[in-house]
Amino acid sequence: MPSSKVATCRSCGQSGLQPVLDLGKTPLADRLVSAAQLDEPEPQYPLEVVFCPHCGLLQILETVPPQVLFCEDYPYYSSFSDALLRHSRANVLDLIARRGLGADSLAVELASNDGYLLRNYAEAGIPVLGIDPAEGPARAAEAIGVPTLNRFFTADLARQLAGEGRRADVVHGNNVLAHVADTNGFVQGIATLLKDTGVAVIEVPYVKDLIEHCEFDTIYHEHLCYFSVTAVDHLLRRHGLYLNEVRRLPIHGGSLRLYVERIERTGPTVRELLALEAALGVDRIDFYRDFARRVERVKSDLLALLRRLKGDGRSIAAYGAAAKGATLINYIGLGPGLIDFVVDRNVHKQGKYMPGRHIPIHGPRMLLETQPDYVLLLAWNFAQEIMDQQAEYRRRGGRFIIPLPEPRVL
Ligand code: JHZ
Repeated sequence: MPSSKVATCRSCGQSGLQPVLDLGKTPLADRLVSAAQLDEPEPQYPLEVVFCPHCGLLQILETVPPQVLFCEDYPYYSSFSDALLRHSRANVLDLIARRGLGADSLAVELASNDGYLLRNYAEAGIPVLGIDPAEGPARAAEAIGVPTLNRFFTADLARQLAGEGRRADVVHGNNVLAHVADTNGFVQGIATLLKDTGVAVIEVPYVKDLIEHCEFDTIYHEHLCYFSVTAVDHLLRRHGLYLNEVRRLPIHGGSLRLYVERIERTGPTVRELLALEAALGVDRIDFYRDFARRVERVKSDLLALLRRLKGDGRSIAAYGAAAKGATLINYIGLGPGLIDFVVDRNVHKQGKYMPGRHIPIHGPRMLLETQPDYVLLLAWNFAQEIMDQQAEYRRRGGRFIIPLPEPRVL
């Protein structure tokens, strides 16, 4: 299925997109390679980042069809991070209390994955509906008692659910708004699905953190948009939705949690972040100008560090067969000659190979079995959780390398 390129902004539809960064052609970040596929040609797609000067949205040009990205063999299961599970549970408990949700309410999650979030509502006796196109995670959700529609969420599906009287008190959308090719249709769907008094609680990686911490590896074909408060505010208003409250969260290298309603009552948290973005110029191209140079710097520094260690006879492995890890190893050019293997506790990833560079993926026990001298932390966003868990590897002298915002050995 061929990819396509946008010529106008994914949100406001205007032309004049300005170039920010070109990561070259990369394979799909979550398309792990099986042993049988190792000799087959691997599809690669351009990864160019551009900025819309009209609505302030950073975005990529290429659209890979969602059926290619998310359906068959999608290996991402949310439940493999304890920190993410705690984060999601706290979010749900807070909403149940604040909004007085109960047995008459309905909580819907778009991209509900393996039910990692909705299970908390179900346990509290609150009706839930998950919607997710990826078969494996949707089946896992059903198995733990989270009813899940195994399909894409669209404006049509929202109309159908609303027509059946299934409008929601809470609509969750965590790390999905940026993934959807029909950005406006998706937001229109949320507006349709929400009860008049309902709230949409949406989490997106924050573009300000991405740029400031040089998190270029979070750029891959699944992530079409990189939101600021300014840009998302424009998008929501177009569909009669209002951003009334926003929280900054440390998860995934820095995210925004957006509280969105059909009634406008802009709170101080929104006003403050809009003012901060205006002061920093997050809504102007200048903010993005030296990003490409900083990304190249990480590339040359990390490559130099790893080559030096290898030249000194050290062995190097990596932790986290994360999508972001695929961008990093492919852009920087890290293959099996430098990195012996990658470990990941997601059993659906073990036994496969990293996209493009074909580094084998094993379970984390491989670290203690072979005790490599260094471990490059590809899942740096879970650094604390992973380093705590790998206390024994570290006690035996093993060391972690954090790649961003500049390479560091811990
Ligand atoms: P992780 C995913 O990106 C996919 P990825 C997606 N595109 C998205 O938008 C972002 O999340 C937000 C493993 N791990 O979650 C699990 C351990 O092995 O940072 C994962 O494979 N042991 C939808 O893939 C990987 O690391 C552990 O202790 O970049 C982390 O990937 C922990 C904590 C994780 O996201």
